[in-house]
Amino acid sequence: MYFRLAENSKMVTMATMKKPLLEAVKGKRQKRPPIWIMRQAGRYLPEYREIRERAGSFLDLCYNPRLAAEVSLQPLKRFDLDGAILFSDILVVPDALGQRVEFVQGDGPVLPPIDQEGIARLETDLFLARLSPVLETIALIKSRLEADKTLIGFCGSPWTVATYMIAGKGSTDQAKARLFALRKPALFAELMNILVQASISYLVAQLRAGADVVQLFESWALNLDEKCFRSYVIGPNTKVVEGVRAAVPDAAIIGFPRGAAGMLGEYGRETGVNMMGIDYATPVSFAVDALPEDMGVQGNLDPLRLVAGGAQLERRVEEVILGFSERPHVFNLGHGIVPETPIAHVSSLVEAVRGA
Ligand code: 1CP
Repeated sequence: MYFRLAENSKMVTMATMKKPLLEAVKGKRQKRPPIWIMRQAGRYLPEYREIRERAGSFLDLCYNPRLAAEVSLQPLKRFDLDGAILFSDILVVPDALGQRVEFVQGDGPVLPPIDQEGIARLETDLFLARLSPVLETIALIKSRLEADKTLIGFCGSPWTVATYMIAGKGSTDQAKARLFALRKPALFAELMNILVQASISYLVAQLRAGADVVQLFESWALNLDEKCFRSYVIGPNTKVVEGVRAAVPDAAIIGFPRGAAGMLGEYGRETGVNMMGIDYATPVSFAVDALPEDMGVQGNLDPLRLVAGGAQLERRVEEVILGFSERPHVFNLGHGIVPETPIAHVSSLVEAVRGA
């Protein structure tokens, strides 16, 4: 009997325990900002590199639920973080649509550049079934995650994913995709529409599998004029948010339009995301002035400050926390952690934010 009671009370605690990161995303200011780190599962960790070697190709790792869950949880074993991010990649979306992706060591992702026939051939009906291992990974992570930790799912935003599908690889100026969109607007709209629908069904499936929060990575929101930004970034992200909320009304969504610059406020006001990811080139005071008063923010430490470490890191962490202290804030970098980051610096960062 006693045992049963203890079990029950444990279950109650588990069910009612608050997740500070999720609470912050939903708009509740926390005493100190919860913290996670973009790309926290990855190459700066020796235990990641070890599993990566064993797994075969990078995509083999993404589609292996046991190993992908292990890698997702690795950073939480080392650091006192508030959340785990699903280990996967934004490019599983084209891969699952049938535009097969390869990750070439040292060279990044490579895909056959898409054209009119390629768009017509995309296999939307097989899409979600092909991503079932990723959904299984989410369920596995969730079953192993402590009750006060937040599980973050994600996908690339349609424009960012389209830049890779059109160019067949990454680029610094996205010129191929920008020209494609300007020269062939109808075809481009067709591709974007497929990506909007795929993103909605993928994110809804992630939330149903156990993700507490999802982030839209618009890593290539830069290099766009205001008209293009509205049409490729704000429009499609708004549709994704609306589509997800139609199925999961209280979905907690972070938007991260990297390089939005002067368009940040418009993105924040119009897309319906709960929280804005702020890149490190955006001044803290600019973000505060540009965004609606009660809107939460995530960011925005320069990842190279974390590589350099020392007093400048401590000072900047304080400045960022102070600058965002009037609104819900999730501490994070302003872009992904880089592989050369010393692990000791990550520990110092987490301690500094915990002590804030
Ligand atoms: O061999 C390896 O280990 C490959 C390195 C790697 C890793 C660890 C790639 C290739 N992707 C990932 C994992 C990954 N990618 C995660 C989960 C891990 C975590 O966050 O902890 C996430 C969320 C991503 C997201 C991602 N992939 C983005 C958006 C975020 C960002 O950094 O801007 C982008 C643009 C990609 C594409 C991609 N995947 C990998 C590389 C090298 C790239 C970038 C290529 C380019 O620069 O264009």
